[in-house]
Amino acid sequence: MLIRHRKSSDVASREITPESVYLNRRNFLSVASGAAIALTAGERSARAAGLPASGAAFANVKPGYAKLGEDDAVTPHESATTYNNYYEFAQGKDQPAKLAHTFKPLPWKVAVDGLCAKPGTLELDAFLQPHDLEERIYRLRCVEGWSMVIPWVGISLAEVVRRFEPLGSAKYLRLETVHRPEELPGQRGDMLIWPYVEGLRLDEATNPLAILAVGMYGKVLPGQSGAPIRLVVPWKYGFKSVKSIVRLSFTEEAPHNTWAIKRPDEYGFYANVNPLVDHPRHTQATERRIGDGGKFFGLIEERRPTLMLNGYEEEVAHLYSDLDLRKNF
Ligand SMILES: Nc1nc2c(c(=O)[nH]1)N[C@H]1C(S)=C(S)[C@@H](COP(=O)(O)O)O[C@H]1N2
Ligand SMILES: [Mo]
Repeated sequence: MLIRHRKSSDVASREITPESVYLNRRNFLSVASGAAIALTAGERSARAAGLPASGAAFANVKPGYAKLGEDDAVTPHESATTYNNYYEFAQGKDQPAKLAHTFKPLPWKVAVDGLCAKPGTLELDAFLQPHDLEERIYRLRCVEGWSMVIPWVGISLAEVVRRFEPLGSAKYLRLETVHRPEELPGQRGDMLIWPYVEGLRLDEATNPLAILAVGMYGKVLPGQSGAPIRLVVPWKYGFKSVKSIVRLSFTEEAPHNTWAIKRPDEYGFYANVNPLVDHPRHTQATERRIGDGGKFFGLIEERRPTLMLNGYEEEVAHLYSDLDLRKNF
C-alpha cells in the first residue's frame, strides 16, 4: 500500500471543501461562548448570510497529521454528516441529522475533575483557548463494518491532559456525553444507560493521534457529529469516539464504558480495530467505505480489507505490546 505522508507545508483540505466565507478562530470561540465581539467585514457577512453556528468555517487551522493510503479518498461531506451513529437522537443512521435541530450545543461547559491538580469547569472557549486547532484526516472504522475518511478540526488530547496536571495515581481518562433528555429524544428511552461514557488509558489519551474535535471539513461540528466537542481516536472502533463531551475525569480504575456495560460479551474496554478478531455479529476482516464512488456492486459498496489498528500500527502498536488483543478486546 502506498502511504502518503502529508507535511505541514502541504495544502490543507481547504481544497476539498472550498468555502466562500471563513470565520477566524477567535470568532468561532466567541460564537461558542455567545459573547459579543467586534466582527470583521467577512464575519459580518457570514452572520448576515445566516450561517448557523454549525455551518461556520474555520480559518486558522494548522494542517496536522494525515497519513492516507492511495485508496483513501476523503468521504463526501454529505455522507459523513447524514450517515451517523448517535443513539441519543435515535438508532437509524439517517435520524441524527434529521433530529439535530432539537439539540443546542451552545453555550457549553466542560468539567475536568478527578485525580488532577487543576480541576475546573470551563466555558468551551476558555477550554479551547490555549490550544491550536489542527486538521487531522483520519479513517473512522465502525464495529458494524463501515468506514469513512474524515478531515477533523481539533485540539491535541495529550495537551489537554497535561494542562490539567493528572496526579501520579491517575491511570485513565473518563469522558462523558451530555445528558439532556429534553433535547435528545433517544435519552427519553432506555436503549443505552445515559449518559454515554467512554474511557482511555492515560497513555492512550496522550498518544499524539488522539484529538478532541470541534469541527470537520473545515467547519464547526454539526449536532449529529457530536457538537460542540467530541473525541476522535482513529485506531479504535468508532464507538470509543464519544460525542458532545461535558466531563473529563481522571481515574485510577478503568471507567465502565457504555457498550461494554450493554453487551459485555460483544464489546470491551479497548476496542482496538483488529481484523483478526471478529465481533459475534460482524466480521472485522473487511469493511465497506461509505460513499465510495465508482466502487459499487449494485447498491452495496465493495468491501476492502480492514487494517490492523485501522492502519495506525506504527503510531500506537507499542501501547499494546504487553497485551493479548484477543482477550483484551
Ligand atoms: N454519545 C455518543 N457518542 C457516540 C455514539 C453514540 O451513540 N452516542 N456512537 C458512536 C459510534 S458507534 C460511532 S461509529 C461514532 C460515529 O461517529 P459519526 O456519526 O461522526 O461517524 O460515534 C460514536 N460516538
Ligand atoms: Mo459504531
